[in-house]
Amino acid sequence: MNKKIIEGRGKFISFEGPEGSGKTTQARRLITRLEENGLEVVYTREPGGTPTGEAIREILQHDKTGDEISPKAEVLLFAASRAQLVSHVILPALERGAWVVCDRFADSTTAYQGYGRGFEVEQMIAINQFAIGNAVPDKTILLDLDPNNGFKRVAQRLLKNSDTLDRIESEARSFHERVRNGYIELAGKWPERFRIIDASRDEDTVFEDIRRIVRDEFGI
Ligand code: T5A
Repeated sequence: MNKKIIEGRGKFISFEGPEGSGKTTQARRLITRLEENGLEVVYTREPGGTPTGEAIREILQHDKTGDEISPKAEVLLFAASRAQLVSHVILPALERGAWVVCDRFADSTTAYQGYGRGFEVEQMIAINQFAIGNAVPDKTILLDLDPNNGFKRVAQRLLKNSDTLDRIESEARSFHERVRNGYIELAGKWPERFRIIDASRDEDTVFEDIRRIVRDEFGI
């Protein structure tokens, strides 16, 4: 299919939300829809999305060295992965007019390391700004879900793949509650950018809301 290249900068959509809220599932559905409309779409995820970022992801999630990652090092590793992703993938894509769909982005650090771990929120926002410059998403879709519900979904997925919870997933339920509430606060801080979706409903219903948002915002 011929890729339709839009004049000027492409559009940047990020998916955010607690564990198991359906970000990957919905991001993939959105990409299919955008591609059906002839758009070039770059899908990426955080942490990761570049060889350096994927190496950082491995350290952050599985910490196989046995060298416990300090909370400050954790913040900076996420930021390093993000800076690499912005410079090597996101900005080049946007500059050539492609759309970028990112499975987690800077708001994850504010939610998890800020609200979750307890670092000062404004400090997390400043670190994010340093890492991303002007690569701010045009729209952030927040899939809001009670962590108890999210972890039931994650448990089913782990069972299917014979996998186990990673380092951050294993944090206490109260941590994940703070993350969820933090996201809601962030959505209130940037109402133009954020759209909150009730992710407790079935996949098709959630996707209908996402389709409507993209149609209303971008005419696609
Ligand atoms: N992190 C990340 C930070 O602490 N700081 C940061 O700055 C960044 C970037 C990333 C971890 O790193 C942390 C957050 C995370 O702990 P990850 O593996 O990328 O790790 O974790 P998640 O992004 O949370 O991925 P998950 O797979 O857990 O969640 P998703 O992507 O939201 O959910 P998805 O789509 O994979 O779906 C999960 C399961 O639910 C089913 C799916 O089929 C799947 O089995 N499902 C539904 N079931 C019922 N109803 C629906 N509507 C459903 N939608 C999906």
